[in-house]
Amino acid sequence: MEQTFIALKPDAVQRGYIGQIIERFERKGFKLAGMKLMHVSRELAERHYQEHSQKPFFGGLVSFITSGPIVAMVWEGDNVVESARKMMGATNPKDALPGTIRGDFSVDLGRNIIHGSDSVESAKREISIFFSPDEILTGWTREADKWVYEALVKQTAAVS
Ligand code: IDP
Ligand code: MG
Repeated sequence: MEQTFIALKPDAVQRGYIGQIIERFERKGFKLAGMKLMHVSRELAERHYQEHSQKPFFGGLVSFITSGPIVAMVWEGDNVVESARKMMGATNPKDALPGTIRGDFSVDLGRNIIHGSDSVESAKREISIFFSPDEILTGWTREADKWVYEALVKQTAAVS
């Protein structure tokens, strides 16, 4: 099953939105495969955001992400990378629609609450730098999944 890396940034933790944001992913039907509250080191922040290393906001971004605890998570589900990005909304909260996480919880580009991988390849890279393999639980059965995915229900012959 596809996985994505989601991080609740220090502003989400400080403002007390951990539960409300996690609730949205649970409610959608995605399955949690890994989660930890952690401080991000400068080295990890620079690695995670390496694609932005030449941007003018890089220094501020690294300072912010290392400024307090984050909640790092792996979520699993069909098309979860793209769906999570849609649930998050646009990078700039000014453009994020109401109903999206950024649209509902943030106003400032530099304090936009949440990170989510932008592709399956990015997800693999980000999961591998934030989690060791034994911190990810892929084998557990969530009983509700048969109510989330049609394909998990064995088709039975119609009763005549
Ligand atoms: P994303 O988080 O939606 O994937 P990216 O373009 O990858 O957006 O940027 C990473 C993060 O860097 C953003 O979430 C935002 O916090 C911050 N950021 C992006 N562009 C700017 C900017 O122009 N000024 C300040 N911060 C920015
Ligand atoms: Mg990005």
